[in-house]
Amino acid sequence: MSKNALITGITGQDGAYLAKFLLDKGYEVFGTYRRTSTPNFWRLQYLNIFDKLNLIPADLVDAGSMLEAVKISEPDEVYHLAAQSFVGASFEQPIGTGEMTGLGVTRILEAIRQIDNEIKFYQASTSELYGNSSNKAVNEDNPFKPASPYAAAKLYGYWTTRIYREGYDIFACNGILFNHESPLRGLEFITRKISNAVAKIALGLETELRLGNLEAKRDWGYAPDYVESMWLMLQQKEPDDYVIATNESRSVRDFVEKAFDVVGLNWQEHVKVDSRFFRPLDVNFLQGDYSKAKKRLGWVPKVKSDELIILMVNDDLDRWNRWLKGERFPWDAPNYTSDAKIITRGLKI
Ligand code: NAP
Ligand code: G4F
Repeated sequence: MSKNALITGITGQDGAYLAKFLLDKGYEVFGTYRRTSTPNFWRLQYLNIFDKLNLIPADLVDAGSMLEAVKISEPDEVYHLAAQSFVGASFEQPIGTGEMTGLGVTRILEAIRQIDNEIKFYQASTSELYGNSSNKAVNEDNPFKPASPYAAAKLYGYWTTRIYREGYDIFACNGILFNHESPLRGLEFITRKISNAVAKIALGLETELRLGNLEAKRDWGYAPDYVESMWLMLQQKEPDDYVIATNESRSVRDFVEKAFDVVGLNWQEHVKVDSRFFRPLDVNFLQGDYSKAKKRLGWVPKVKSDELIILMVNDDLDRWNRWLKGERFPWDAPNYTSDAKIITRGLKI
């Protein structure tokens, strides 16, 4: 008997990779997406899995729709990835971020508690929880010190997950994931903003790249490696919380330099620092010690940041080269007419 998995936020970077990973493992995969004026299924199309999924419309702020998603999918495992995930935007929309990224966790956990507390639950926690608490690698025992409305909302989600684990005996895990990137990363995040701009500058489609804080350091891994850890957490005997990282950190400045190196250009001739991209508060340094995940889950990162930078720049170069030849990207004009199974209130339409 194959297992059912429900992924909230299946249209995002991690949701798409996780869906592919679970399909390859033989799962029946259900995913929630929210209503938007323009459909946003390009990542699922890019990975060629759009027509293999069961899609359920649900919004994090609508408790009834989250409850319905759990009812419809009858999941063995829920991967809660949906969130307002952009730290910068959380300063502009702090209340919405609290509603979605924070309270959204309670809505899905309440649905599980009410429907079937045997359902296993994964919460997408984050290295942003640590804020500026340390300038060394941190593990599961280090204290949290959130430095953005996003991180504060995730802190609420982290503790809600633990409360439902301890209070209601739900198999609920926090994956404390450090930054992870890929060619499917949203364009506003720094790594993809850089790889996309480098490709366009190399092909003469753009001349400059405007960035904010170049001194911030991050522990950057590869998203497909990281989604495997989510699954591994839910296959253990006992629920627990795990740091997932590469234990290497590099600055934004260094990332930019290496990315321009891939196309043989000097970054200083193209990058301009622009105050618009600075945040009221930023996290200066993040590096994760993933020893516990290595020991208990047998998980290690396969792709480190040097390889990640090359892979991302080359992927964007390929996209823009195809664009120059007249091809149009699915993410410019998503194809909504394929065979995706959209389920609403139990009815397939
Ligand atoms: P992402 O690409 O931004 O995807 C977020 C997903 O949440 C999208 O499917 C988005 O839908 C959905 N969503 C947003 N608001 C919603 C709402 N009101 N109702 C329903 N769905 C909503 O993020 P990601 O990089 O895949 O990250 C997945 C999760 O891991 C997030 O919770 C993030 O905070 C967390 N995380 C990410 C990282 C990282 O480095 N990537 C590290 C640690 C933790 P749309 O497609 O319609 O926008
Ligand atoms: O790519 P970022 O926007 O990622 P950030 O803030 O680290 O958050 C990401 O990783 C978290 C895990 O640690 C996730 F929880 C979260 O959901 C998200 O996926 O920014 C990285 C750094 C920051 O210090 C930022 O200030 O890059 C700096 N930066 C400098 N210039 C910029 C820019 N960031 C963006 N997005 N755009 C800039 O122009």
